[in-house]
Amino acid sequence: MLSRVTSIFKALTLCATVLLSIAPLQAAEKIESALTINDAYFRLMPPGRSMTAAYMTLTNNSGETQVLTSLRSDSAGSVELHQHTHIDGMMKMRKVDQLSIAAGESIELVPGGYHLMLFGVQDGLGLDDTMVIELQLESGKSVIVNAKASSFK
Ligand SMILES: [Cu+2]
Repeated sequence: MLSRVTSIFKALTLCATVLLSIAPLQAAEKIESALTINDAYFRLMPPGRSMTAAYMTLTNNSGETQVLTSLRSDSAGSVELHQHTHIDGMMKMRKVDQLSIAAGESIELVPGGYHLMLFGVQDGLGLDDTMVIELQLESGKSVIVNAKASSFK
């Protein structure tokens, strides 16, 4: 009798273990879709230049604000978020420390607006290449972006 109770208990424990191991996977999928990236591309550089820009659309599908706090890429020495602004009729760009994307909101990174600035970009990138950029969020999570190469002309 006692051994039967024990085996039922063991079976229940096994069930609980399986459930627990499934739960984190579902949570991870939800986090990945918190920020959806569309139309990501970077400008190929003219010969002799190592600085370029990348553009994309960020859409927040989660129920809470997502804050982009830092960026990195194995293809570049450093990556910054920039914004173009008109000051006294002059087009200037400045570094932006963070970008908040409200729940349900989309923000376009486009020429003349917000963009990612890549410094010290590796040589020899061509039209068939993709640059992997990691967007790090305030929540501690990050989103991996595959930006396609686009002609600099
Ligand atoms: Cu810039």
